[in-house]
Amino acid sequence: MGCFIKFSSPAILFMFLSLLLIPTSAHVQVNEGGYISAVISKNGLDFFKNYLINKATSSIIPLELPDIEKSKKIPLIGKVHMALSNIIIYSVEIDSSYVETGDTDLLLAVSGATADCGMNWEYSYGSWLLPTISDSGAATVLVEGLEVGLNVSLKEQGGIVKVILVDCGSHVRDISIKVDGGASWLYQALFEAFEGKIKSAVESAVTKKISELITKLDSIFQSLPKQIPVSDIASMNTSFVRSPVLSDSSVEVEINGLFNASSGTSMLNYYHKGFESSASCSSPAKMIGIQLNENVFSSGALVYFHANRLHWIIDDIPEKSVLNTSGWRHIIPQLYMQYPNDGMNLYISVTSPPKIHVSEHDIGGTIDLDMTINVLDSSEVIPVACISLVSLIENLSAAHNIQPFTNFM
Ligand SMILES: *[C@@H]1O[C@H](CO)[C@@H](O)[C@H](O)[C@H]1NC(C)=O
Ligand SMILES: *[C@@H]1O[C@H](CO)[C@@H](O)[C@H](O)[C@H]1NC(C)=O
Ligand SMILES: *[C@@H]1O[C@H](CO)[C@@H](O)[C@H](O)[C@H]1NC(C)=O
Ligand SMILES: CC(=O)N[C@H]1CO[C@H](CO)[C@@H](O)[C@@H]1O
Repeated sequence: MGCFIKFSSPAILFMFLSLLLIPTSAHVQVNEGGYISAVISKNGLDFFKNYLINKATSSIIPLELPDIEKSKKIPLIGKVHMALSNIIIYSVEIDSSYVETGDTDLLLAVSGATADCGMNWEYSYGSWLLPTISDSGAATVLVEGLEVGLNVSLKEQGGIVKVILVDCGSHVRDISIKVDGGASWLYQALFEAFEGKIKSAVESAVTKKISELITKLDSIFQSLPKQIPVSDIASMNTSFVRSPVLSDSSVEVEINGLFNASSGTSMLNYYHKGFESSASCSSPAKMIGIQLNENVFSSGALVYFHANRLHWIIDDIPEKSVLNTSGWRHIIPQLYMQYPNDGMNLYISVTSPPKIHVSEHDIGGTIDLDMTINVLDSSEVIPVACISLVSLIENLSAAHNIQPFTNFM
């Protein structure tokens, strides 16, 4: 037989956001070498919030609270020693939650959560007159109106974002205890003695778990790479260039985003700083909007240029006669006379770092190319003509506009 008694304390206005402002300056710095920026919108933040809350609850549960002991004088019975042990929160149900951006930090709050808790109770009493009397059993506790609020700031430090827990609070509105077995006087005594203690044990356990989780989240951020290799010769600099900017329920982060050669040549000096022209999403972003500066593309091209990768030999095309002096016999008879029936190839190389421009609607670029025509005479490669091309790519989807400057040798 169980007995269900409910205790309700007056609803206390829960203050998540009590304490001090953290001493960071909220003003936005001038971009220093940030070429990729991403804006995480309200939808994106909500998504992350739900993900984090799911992760957090599944990693918190089952949560074991410390044992609680207490002695209490009870009329007619005397001094009773009571103890609760094996107190475990084994489920949490979350009613509502929200995330909000402040000037320098993010607030995440959960309200109206309930938690189920199991535990063992025991008591003993006696005096020099009587033998000791003791009993024990199990009980379940329903925790209601659990509210949790945490306030986190995100600060860039040496290219990495640090997640700092500014403030964290938890409050339990009320609890009810259901005892299995025991004497009837026990229930009342148990609640009176333990209500406050159970509440504060739940509150402090939740707060402690959350600080641990934030520390874990921070160490995940700390382990994010500052460079991501994209090929054997190039890697992208993924260092954060400044602290995330919080505004309008969104968070903007900016990373360097330039490609850098594995050989160690720094490419930074080739570019003007910052977001002078960039592609931006004009349609409202769903969760994340990403802006790429043209320097991201140009730096990639530059790395490949310096690594000597921007050249190709064309020696096999469907129309075989084009790569044979015999095919040119009537057009350039001198060529055929000097090198009869020899094979030919084309050597195309990019002669200066390609420049890529990004505007609101398209991506274009300027690429300087040299095309050399070689004759393969026995084992010798003899260049016979060189054509300089300036390829103006006005729009990646539009036709190429190539201006050739031919120079026969
Ligand atoms: C990567 O970017 C950061 C921030 O712009 C910069 O301080 C750092 O020097 C860059 N690293 C390399 C290897 O270029
Ligand atoms: C976070 O806490 C600080 C200090 O308690 C407060 O000033 C700030 O408004 C809070 N942030 C949000 C988003 O509520
Ligand atoms: C070039 O064409 C001639 C005539 O068709 C042929 O005899 C010769 O083998 C070709 N040379 C090469 C290298 O393919
Ligand atoms: C991946 C990689 O090698 N990156 C290089 C980028 O450039 C710096 C020097 O400017 C090198 O130290 C890095 O190794």
